[in-house]
Amino acid sequence: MKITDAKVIVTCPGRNFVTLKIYTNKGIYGLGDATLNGMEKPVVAFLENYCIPALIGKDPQNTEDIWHFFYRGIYWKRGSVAMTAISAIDMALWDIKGKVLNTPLYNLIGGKSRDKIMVYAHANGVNLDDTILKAGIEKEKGFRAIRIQSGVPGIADTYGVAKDSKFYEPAHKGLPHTEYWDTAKYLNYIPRLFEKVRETFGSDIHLLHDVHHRCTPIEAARLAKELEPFHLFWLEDPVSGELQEGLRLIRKHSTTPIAIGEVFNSVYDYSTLITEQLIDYIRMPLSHGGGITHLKKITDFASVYHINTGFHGATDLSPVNLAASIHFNMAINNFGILEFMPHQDLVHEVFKINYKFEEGFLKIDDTPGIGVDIDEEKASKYPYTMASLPVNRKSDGTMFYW
Ligand code: CS2
Ligand code: MG
Repeated sequence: MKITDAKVIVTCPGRNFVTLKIYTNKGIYGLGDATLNGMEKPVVAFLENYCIPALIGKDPQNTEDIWHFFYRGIYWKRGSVAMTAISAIDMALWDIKGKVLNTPLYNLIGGKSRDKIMVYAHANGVNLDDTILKAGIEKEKGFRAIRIQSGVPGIADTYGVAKDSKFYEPAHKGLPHTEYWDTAKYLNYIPRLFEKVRETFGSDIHLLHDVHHRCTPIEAARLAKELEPFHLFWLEDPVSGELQEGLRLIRKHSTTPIAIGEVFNSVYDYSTLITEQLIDYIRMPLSHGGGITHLKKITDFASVYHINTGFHGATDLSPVNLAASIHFNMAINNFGILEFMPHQDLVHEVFKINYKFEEGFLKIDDTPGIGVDIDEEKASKYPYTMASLPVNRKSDGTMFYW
């Protein structure tokens, strides 16, 4: 079997998505998600100018060798752009493998360990009362786990919390805009917020919170410690994690579980965190972290250290990634939870999906491969629109480290 061609489809049904489509001489094609929010075009360029020409003629069934060809074979290793491209290639090849063997992806990586995947919703409110209201709406929809984010008193723009509170989209049209941050105000407010949320919803619901890398290790340790009474399911990205040793400080002070790594892209970002058991959940998604081939190795490694998955699943990851993530988490033993932010309806005009939400869980059908398809005619109706994630400054104007 041979790869005969591949192309990159860029579409913007409400937001940008990049999809890699790999063709074979057997009339079977595979799809991979190559979307990197705000950096779509660099991934397209890398795929078109380097990866696709190198793929032609290779046997698509050799997923292990092709993965190493692009990861280890390339002298200039890693980086989010290259790893997103490699992830898309790997995902598309596993899609092809499933279609060739006429079986859903989960069967290729261990079969079913469970029938459904527990997911968490987002509740983003402009202030405390609005956040409680939004959390109540998600609870009503049947979610058993809710991520609580809120505008912080005294901070004009809080990352990911829309002022008009319509839907979650941290990227804004055009070049990066600037947001301003004040850690002291944030740290004073968040424990009060969770106290109120627990008081309102009781102890049964799982609560999560994302710090978006905005604390230093000692600040994160304080936050994790002060949130302890409210029994979070996890505290996400309390620090950037680039300094892996920084997580030791948080662990020393608190039993709040920690999730990290939506911006990571290699097992080497995780090695200290895993072997020293400094975290509890792996956030790195299939579409940025090297695809199924790499994440299978990392999650098996993590499993030895009692660390579970909690993959990134914001709306800037496409339905192809979401479906692949459901298959993956159905199969592995150390599944924890999956992030689920439903895409806007327009997205489902372009992508035909094979999963559905039911009472707090996602279920997927047994279509061979990943099971999601793209309608290219519909995709062409929505041209790419430049959008960027914000940069962050302290209130005195200093660029903020995150
Ligand atoms: C967030 C993301 O879902 C999350 O946990 O951190 O929404 C993230 O900010 C975006 O995916 C960035 O593109
Ligand atoms: Mg996050």
